[in-house]
Amino acid sequence: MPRRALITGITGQDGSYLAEYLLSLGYEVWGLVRGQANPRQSRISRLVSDLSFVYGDLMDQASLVSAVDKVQPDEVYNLGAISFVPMSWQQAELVTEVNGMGVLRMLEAIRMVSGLTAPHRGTEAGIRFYQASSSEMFGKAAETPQSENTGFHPRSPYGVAKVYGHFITKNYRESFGMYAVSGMLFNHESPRRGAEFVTRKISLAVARIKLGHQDKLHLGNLDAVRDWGFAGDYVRAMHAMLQQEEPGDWVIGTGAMHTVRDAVEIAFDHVGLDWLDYVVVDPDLVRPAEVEILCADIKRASAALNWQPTVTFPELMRMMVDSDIQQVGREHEFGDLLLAANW
Ligand code: NAP
Ligand code: F7E
Repeated sequence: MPRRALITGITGQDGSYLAEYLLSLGYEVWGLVRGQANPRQSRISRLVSDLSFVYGDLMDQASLVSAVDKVQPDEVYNLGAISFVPMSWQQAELVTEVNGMGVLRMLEAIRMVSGLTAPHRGTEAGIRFYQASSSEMFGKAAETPQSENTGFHPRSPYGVAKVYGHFITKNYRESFGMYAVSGMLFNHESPRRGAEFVTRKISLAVARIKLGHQDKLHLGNLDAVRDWGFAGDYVRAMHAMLQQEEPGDWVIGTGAMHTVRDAVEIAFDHVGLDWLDYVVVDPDLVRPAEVEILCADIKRASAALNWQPTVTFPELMRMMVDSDIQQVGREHEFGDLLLAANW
């Protein structure tokens, strides 16, 4: 019997790479999709015939219970979230509901379907659970690099909701003996990244400027430092976390630091342009509370999960620019991406 995985957020960047990876390992892969969302029009359109789908929403407890009951998964990957940080200042309650309470609802669905009641310590439920936690939980970090032992100081409602998701995951592990893990992943990108995130905003703009469709690129804080890796590498780590004997919390990143300015420079250089001629700093794009510097300490993950990133940041930026040059060249109608690129 193939192992069965249920992925929330399967239409997102990570969901698409994780679905591909699990299929390559021989898994039967199910995706939780929302209402009328049509996977055929999303990043996983190419995979639709290899996947199975179940309807549900992280805002709707009953739909999650039905989904888990129907799929009877061996592994649940909870990747669903409102993932764009600035959105969390505009719709703080919604982001808290989806990114925070949504985790509780998914854990409750697993608990109910597995028939676990408290106190139930020490008995592992059959279903293994992965929670997509985030380096945004470290926020204004007390130390650099950040490891599994670094304290949290989130700087946005997004980060605060992820801290709740992290601790409720840990709590269900401790309260009910659930095999529940939290992956504290640092920024990871790809040609499938949403156009509102800074790396993709840059790669799309560079492609459009090079091909004569755009004049300027408006950005916020160029000094922010991130540890950016390739999403395709990070989904391998998610899977590895669920194969360990004991559930735990893991930091995943590359250990390399770059500024937004570096990203801009690499991307413009790649097409032979000087970024200083095109980039405009726009104070409206600076966040109310910024996360200035993030960098992962991946000693524990590389030793215990035997995991290493394979793509460096310059390679990643160049991969994204190349992909966007092809895409911009192919498509004349770019309405949806342009709209998002106004963030
Ligand atoms: P993404 O591309 O924005 O995808 C988000 C996914 O969540 C989409 O499939 C979306 O579905 C789904 N979703 C949104 N609201 C939902 C709801 N109410 N119920 C069910 N599903 C819902 O995000 P990503 O980059 O793949 O990130 C995956 C996860 O990792 C997220 O939890 C994110 O917060 C976390 N994370 C990401 C990074 C990173 O750098 N990428 C780093 C750390 C943690 P629709 O298609 O229906 O909108
Ligand atoms: O911003 C700065 C911005 O939006 C990165 C999500 O996947 O990773 C992601 O969150 C940095 C910030 O990602 C612009 O101020 C400057 O310092 O690409 P981002 P993020 O906020 O780090 C974490 C780990 C997650 O969990 C999240 O889900 O870039 N920046 N100028 C800009 N950022 C954007 N978006 N747009 C700008 O114009």
